[in-house]
Amino acid sequence: MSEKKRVIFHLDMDHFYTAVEERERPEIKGYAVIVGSDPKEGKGRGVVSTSNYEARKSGVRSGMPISQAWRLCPRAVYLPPNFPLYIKISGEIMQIARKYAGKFEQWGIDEAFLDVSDKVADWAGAEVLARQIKAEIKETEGITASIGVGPNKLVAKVASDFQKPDGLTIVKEEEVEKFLASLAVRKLLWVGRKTEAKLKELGVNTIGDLARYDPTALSSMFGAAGLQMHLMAKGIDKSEVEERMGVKSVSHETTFEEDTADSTAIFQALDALCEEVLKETVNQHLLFKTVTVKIRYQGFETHTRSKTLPFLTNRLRDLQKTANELVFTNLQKDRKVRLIGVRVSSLVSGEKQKTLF
Ligand code: TTP
Ligand code: MG
Repeated sequence: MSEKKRVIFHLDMDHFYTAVEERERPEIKGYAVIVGSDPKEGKGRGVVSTSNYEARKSGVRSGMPISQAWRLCPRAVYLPPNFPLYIKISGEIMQIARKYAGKFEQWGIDEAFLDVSDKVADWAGAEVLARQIKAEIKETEGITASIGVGPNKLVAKVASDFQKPDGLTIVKEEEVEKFLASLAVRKLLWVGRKTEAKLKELGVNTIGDLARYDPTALSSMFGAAGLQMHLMAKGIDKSEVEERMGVKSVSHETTFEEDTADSTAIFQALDALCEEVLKETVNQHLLFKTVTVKIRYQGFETHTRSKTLPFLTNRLRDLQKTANELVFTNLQKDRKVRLIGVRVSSLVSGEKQKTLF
C-alpha cells in the first residue's frame, strides 16, 4: 500500500497583538503600533511583544527591550498587552480554522497546523480551501492571516512565513528542495543562534548548503540533532498534526513529614507550593485561570477543590489568595493532613513557543 500524500496547512496570524489592538481602536490605524510592557517614556524595563509592520520598518522586533524600541521609533503608539482579549480572539480564530481540518493542532497563540489531506483532492483544491479560511477569518474577525501549504508541517511552517502579511504560499512536494534551498538556515526554526554561527564557520549559510553537507560530519559535530537537521534541510518531516486537548497544567505537592492538623504549618506549606507553581508558570510564559488544591487526609482520603478566576493571570497574589481561600473553606479542621498540592490549569501561552518539534 502506498503512503497517502499529505496536505498540511500552517496558519499564522499577521502581527497578531497589534492587529487586534488596531481592530479595537480604529483611531490608531496607519500609525506604528507597539505592544509591550512598561515603555515609560523609553526608560521602562519591559520588552516588545510585537509591533505592526509600520513599526518594523524602523527596526523594531519582538523580544527587544522596549527602551530600544523607543529609540528606534519614538512616535509609535505604545500599548500594554491585553492578554485576555488576545486569548479570546485566538480562541475564535482557532474555532474557525478547526472546522476545515481533518486534524488540528494549535501551536502558540496565533498559529495552528491543519491536516487537510482528506479534505482536498489536489494542490488546486488546497489553494481554494486556504483562501476560504483566510477569507472567513478576515470577515469574522477583521484581521488577516498568512497560510503556508506543504506536504508536511515543517514545509508548511516555513511557507507561512515566506510571504506576509495576508500571504498564501503553496509548496508542492516536487518544489520542496528548491523552495528551501535559498533560504537562510535560521528559517529552520530550531536552528538557534549558536548553531547558526557554527554552521556559518563551516560555510553553511543556506538550507541548500545544509542539505548538501555530509550528514556524517554533521552528526559528529551536532550528534543526533545534526542528522535531523540534515533531514529537515531536505524538507523531510514525518511528524503528524496532533490533536492536543489543551489539558496542560502545572502542579506541585508536599507530603508532610508527619501528618498534621496544625493550620499554620498547612498554610505555610501552601504558600510555598504556590511560589513554586508560579515560578514554573512564569518561566514557561504561561497564564492561568483555574486553581486547584488537593488535600489528602491521614489514611489517603483525598479531596480536590477548584476555582476558575474570571481572568487570566500570572500573579502570585492571585494564586495564593485563591489557593488559601479554597483550603480555608474546605479544610476539615479537626483532621490530620498528610499531603497538600496546588495546580494551575486553563493555561494559555502569553508568549510564543520559540522552538518547533
Ligand atoms: P508571531 O506570530 O511570531 O508574530 P506576529 O503575529 O506578531 O507577527 P507576524 O506577522 O510576523 O506573524 O507571534 C504572535 C504573537 O505572540 C505576537 O503578536 C506577540 C506574541 N509574541 C510575544 O509576546 N513575544 C515574542 O517574542 C514573540 C515572537 C511573539
Ligand atoms: Mg503571527
